[in-house]
Amino acid sequence: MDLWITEYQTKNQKISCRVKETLHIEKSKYQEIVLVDTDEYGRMLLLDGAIQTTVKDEFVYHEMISHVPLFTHPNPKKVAVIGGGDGGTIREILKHKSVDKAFLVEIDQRVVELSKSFLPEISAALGDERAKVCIEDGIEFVKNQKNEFDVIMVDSTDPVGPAVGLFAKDFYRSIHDALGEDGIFVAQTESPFFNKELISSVFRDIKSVFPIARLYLCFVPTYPGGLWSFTIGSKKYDPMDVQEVITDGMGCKYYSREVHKAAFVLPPFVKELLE
Ligand code: AG3
Repeated sequence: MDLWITEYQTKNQKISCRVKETLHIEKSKYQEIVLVDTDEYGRMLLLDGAIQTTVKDEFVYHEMISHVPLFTHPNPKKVAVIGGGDGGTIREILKHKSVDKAFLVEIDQRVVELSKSFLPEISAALGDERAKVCIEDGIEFVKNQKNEFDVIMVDSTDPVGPAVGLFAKDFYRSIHDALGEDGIFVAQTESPFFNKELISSVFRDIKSVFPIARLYLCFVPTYPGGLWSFTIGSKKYDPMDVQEVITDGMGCKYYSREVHKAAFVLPPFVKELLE
């Protein structure tokens, strides 16, 4: 049998992976959730047809969304992830000994449940006693917090469907207020090849809300274009000036002190999007 799964990354470009086994397909209250086992990337989670994470390449994204802000903050204790129901970001956060509480705020309970069943390598940390899973709308959650968090990470899907509000200026304002006086916020901000306008407008908005705004890059083979961006809004600490980075014993496969620094070096075509 020749079974393939395809994501339309744009109207004119697709990525396909050979499927070893179809594990689960369902329509939840919010989206279509698909789990397949692929020959090239191992188990893979798709939401509304978009590849979210695979066992083989998830480490890049999860290490980069979490360790960059967490090593920028000198003593992160209370952290929240908005979205990220697969648990990969929480797993990386909990590698930081300073963290005593990590909230996962995911709107779709089924993403959490299915990740627990089918992606144990990614989701296992959700069972840690320092992790608290809240099934609710991230926008509402953040609105109700004031001066509470050291770091907030927005681990969202693409800016369509349930995630649209997570790319809005009002949301960045509520995040600003939910953070402590030296808090840091990071959001996944899509592909510099295919989402140029989004990157520009998100950067502008974050810059208007936070004194420090920075964009950094990493490489994720299964995401559109491969090159992927994150944007940081910070009240006090500049992630480009990071000093202490000690990753001993954390088992990082992509993140390191050198990669942290290098990730902020932007090619001119990306820099241009921020002007
Ligand atoms: N969230 C970002 C996925 C975006 C990928 N887009 C796409 N394939 N079109 C990843 C969630 C991992 N915790």
